[in-house]
Formats: sequence, C-alpha cells, structure tokens
Amino acid sequence: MIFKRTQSALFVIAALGLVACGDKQEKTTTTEPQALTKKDAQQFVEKAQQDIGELLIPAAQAEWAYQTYINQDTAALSAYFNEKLTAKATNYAKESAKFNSVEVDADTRRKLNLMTNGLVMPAPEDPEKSARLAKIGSELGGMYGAGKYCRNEDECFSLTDMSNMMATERDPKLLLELWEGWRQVSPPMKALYAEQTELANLGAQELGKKDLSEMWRGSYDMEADAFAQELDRLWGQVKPFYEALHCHVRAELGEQYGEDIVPQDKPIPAHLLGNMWGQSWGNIYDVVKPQQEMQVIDVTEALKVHNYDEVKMVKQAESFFSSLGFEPLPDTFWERSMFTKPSERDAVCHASAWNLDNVDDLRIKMCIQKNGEDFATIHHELGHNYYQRAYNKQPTIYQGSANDGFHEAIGDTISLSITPKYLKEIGLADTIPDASNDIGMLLKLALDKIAFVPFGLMVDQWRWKVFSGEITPEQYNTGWWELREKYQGLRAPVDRPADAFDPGAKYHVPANTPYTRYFLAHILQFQFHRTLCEIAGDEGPVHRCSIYGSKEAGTALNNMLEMGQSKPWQEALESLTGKPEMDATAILDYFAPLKTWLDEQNQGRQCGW
Ligand code: X8Z
Ligand code: ZN
Repeated sequence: MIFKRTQSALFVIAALGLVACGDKQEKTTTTEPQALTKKDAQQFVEKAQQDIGELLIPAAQAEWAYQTYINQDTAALSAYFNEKLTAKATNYAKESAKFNSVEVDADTRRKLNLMTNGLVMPAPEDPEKSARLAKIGSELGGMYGAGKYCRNEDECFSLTDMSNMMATERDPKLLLELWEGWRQVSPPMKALYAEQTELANLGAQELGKKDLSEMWRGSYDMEADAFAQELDRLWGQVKPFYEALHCHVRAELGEQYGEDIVPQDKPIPAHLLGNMWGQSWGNIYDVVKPQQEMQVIDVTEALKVHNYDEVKMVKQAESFFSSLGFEPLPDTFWERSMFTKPSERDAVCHASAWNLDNVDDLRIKMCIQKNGEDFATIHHELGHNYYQRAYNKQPTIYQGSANDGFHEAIGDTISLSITPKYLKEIGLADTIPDASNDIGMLLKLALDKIAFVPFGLMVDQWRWKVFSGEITPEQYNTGWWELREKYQGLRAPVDRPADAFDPGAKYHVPANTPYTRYFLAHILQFQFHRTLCEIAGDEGPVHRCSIYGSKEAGTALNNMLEMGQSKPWQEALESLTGKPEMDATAILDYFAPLKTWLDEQNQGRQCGW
C-alpha cells in the first residue's frame, strides 16, 4: 500500500497491488509524447513519492486526532488533509499514464502500476467534487464512531456495551432490541453513501477504470476478473465445511431458542450468534458445544483470575513477538497509543494499528475489553505494527503488505499459537487439556474462523455491485440481505424498515475500508501457521502447535514482512511457504478432525437453507 500508514484509518489511499493494465496502455500510446525516457519515469516516481510523502505525516496526525477525539474541528482537519492527499495521489496516478508506452525497468513499472491502481476513493478532478468526497468520508466515519443506541432518554449504550451484551446475553428479546437498536445508526448514512459512490466512481473513471469496483478488484497483481474468480475458488474449498458448521449451529440454536425462532429449514436469524454482525460465532460456544464434557481454556476467565489489565494484555502480546526475535515496541508506542475508551469524548473504538511517521511511531487505537476476543485482537493489531516496522526501509511506495490480506493475516497467525501449551507456559493456564478435548477447542475456534469466511467475502461482493451500479440505492438493503443469505445462510430477524441501511452499521462500510482482505487473511493465516510450525520443528498436530520462542520461525516471517510490497504477493507467499498460491487446504486440514465430528452430529439433520 502506498502512502497509507494505518490499516483502517486513512481510508483515502488503498492497499496497492500491481495490475498490468494492458488495455489502457494501448489506448494512450498514440497520444503520448515520444521523448519520455526511462530516466524521466524514474524521476517521476521519485518526485511522486517525495511529494506525497510530505503530506502523509500531517494527514496521519490529523486522522489520529480525529479518531481519538471526534469533534467539529478534528473532522474538518481530517477532511482537509484527506482531500489534499487524495487529490495529489489521484493526480500522480493520472500522470503516470504518460509512461505507459515508455520502456522502463521492472521495478519502475511496478511502482508506476502501484501508483495507478492503489486508490480506495479516487478523487474527481473538479475541486468542489473532490472536497465533497472528502467531507462525506469524514462525516460517515464520524457518524459511526459517535453512534450509540438509546433505549430511552437516560439509558444509552455504546457499540462496545452492546457487543459485550450480544456476546453473553441469551434472552432473544434483548438480543433483538440491541440488534435493531444499533442499526438505527445507519439510515442517515444512506444518501451520503450513494453520493460518495457517484463521486468516487467519477474519480475512478477519470483514471480510465470502468468504475470503482474494477479499481478495488484490480490491486492484486492479477486481472480484476481473474482475482474475483480466485475468491470463488477459495470459497468453494471452504463452503462444505461452513455448511456443516452452519447445520450444527442452527440445530443447537433451535434447541436453545425453539424452532419458532430458529426454523430448521431457513437461514439463521442474525441476532443469535453472539456478535453484532453474525460474523464470528465463538461467543456462543456454550450454546453449541459438544454434549460430552470438554475442557476448553476460558481465556477471559484466565485473564481475570490473573489480574490482567489492558496494558498487561498488550505487554503479553508484545512478548510473543519478542520471543520470535522482533525488537520491543518503542517507548512512544506506550505513551501515545489509545488502549481504552476516553471518557467524556467520542472516539472511534474500532481497533486499528498505525505508523504515524512511517519509521517507528507505532501505535494502536482500541477500546480494549478484558476478554479472550480482545486478547486475540491485540495480537492482530500488533501484527500490523510489526509489519509496518519491518518494511519501513523500503521506498515509500513499497511500504505496504504483499497484498492487503497479508497485513490482516500476520497478527492472526500469531494468535493461532495461543494454544493451551503456550497459555501454560506464560502462567495463564494450569494444565494442558489432553487430546480428548481437541474437538471442543477446534469447535470454539472454528466458530470464529470458519464462520467468518463467507462474511469476509460477502461485504465486498455487495460493495462491488454497488460501485458497478448492479445494486442501486433503492436496493442497498435488500441486496445486502440477499448476499447475507446466499453466502452466510443468515437472515434479518425482523422485516427491515424501508429506510434501513444495514451495511452502514458495519464499520468498514462507512470507513471505506475494503473487506476482502479479511477473507484472504482467514485463508492465508493457516498457510502461514502451517509453514511456521514446520520451521519451528513442532511435530504435534498443527492445531496444538505454538511457534512461541522460535527464532527460526520469527526470522522466516520477518524476511517476508521486510519485502513490503516490493514484489507481487505470489512471490512473497512463495518466499515463506514455498508455494505461490493461496490455498484453503491449510484451514481445512487444521480443522479436519472437527469436520468428521460435525458430519456425525449432522446425521439425520436437514442441512442447508
Ligand atoms: O477490522 C478488523 C480489525 C482491524 S483491521 C480489528 N477486523 C475485521 C472486523 O472486525 O470486522 C478483524 C477481523 C475482521
Ligand atoms: Zn487489521
């Protein structure tokens, strides 16, 4: 990703990849001046990096100020810098086309391509339109960040409050109230979202793209349509497993809530899965767990018993990376990060990781809850920070992950090593449950990881259709639910009002953060884990492997991280795993014993929706 310091904040600039855009190159050849040389191209790239680089720090600072203290002034500052940065980056993207027919070295070509294909919200040339686009972006982000649900005048809940309740409460009426309540945040976003789509499509078209969808799909070192097919292929690999999990979960939810609330031949109502968006289901393990008693370590409980506070949780995560040979985080990380929700002011609680100076001003921003879920999320965020630090010696334009899925996968890969063995080693568990408990452990994790896969896919399937015009503003919500049903087998628990805009109630939609990255990350992290376990010499089953303490694994990982996006992601993947393809057999193999168990449970059940 060029020019992007955060993983989810500075939304104007995308994670970049390379696309050899054949068509466009030919279109422009005849009108290009003949005199441009390879040297001109190199100088152009240098100048662009420097010019954009200068704006990056103040833009990131303004964005940080806004997200940690939402008010009118910080909103204006964030919009101001976003506009400047987007305009500059879009101009350079446009200008880079003049080198399309110039013969340049491979490295310069890659940089030019990254420049052209990496914008998330390309700005239209018209300054009024570009200012409007930036303003909408910051407004949408602020609406989400400041969102809450008020039951009545004196009883309001933040999203964090509601997420906690969705995780633990089992009264379906309360769950429905919270589910519907949070979704009141988004109807006011709908018109803005439609306007933003038009403006950004215009920006994409001015860059020679059909629409923004082509731009988003086109940053993966392959043709946009080929990439979409690659996603279908990977989903096809995981789908039978997901269907088995869905079948079991629906049956158990039917037992818990009754078949009038959970009919056994329909999609599952989305409010009962322990998560506001039904995206990961680990929180309802207690509802769907095996009948046979299984010892599964409750990390939330362990953190409580051992008096972990937010800082101690982060320190513990840092020490995992240190055990692999990564340098400790800088003092400024501890001074400047936001670990808890500030009182008395609005802030964006959705977790993110930042590098504000592109060197070592690393920070995370989170409203940490003292539970196992957030313990994993802390590792996720630190994965971003160590990646950012690892590629900080690359030229600005290569300071990004191999593809955006890699960025999202690193911390999760480390989290897969939070096994009972590891927890015992750090004193968070007293004993290591024996193998007869593995099904419990695998089910708990599959509820998070396998359940997530179709959600990770459907969010951008929706956005791509919105950007291409296949889903119109009138169809925003129905189109969303069609995809929720198709991929996840979920449905809205109640008829949705005509003005509902349920996609807007998911952070990444108003924040304009592409979402396919998380789908990819859920495939990639199991590939990385498999390889790193081999390197670490762990001989046990891969679901019991922890790479904690393995300097060899740390070095292998770091070697890939240091590449940034200087090479196509296929090469980065091959450098670590020995194979240039994304491959879902790693996640399937990891959970294989569970699949056998699920198939047994599902015998005689009617699966599907
Ligand atoms: O947004 C995130 C991270 C920040 S990059 C906390 N995740 C996705 C989500 O919360 O929807 C991690 C998993 C999926
Ligand atoms: Zn992330």
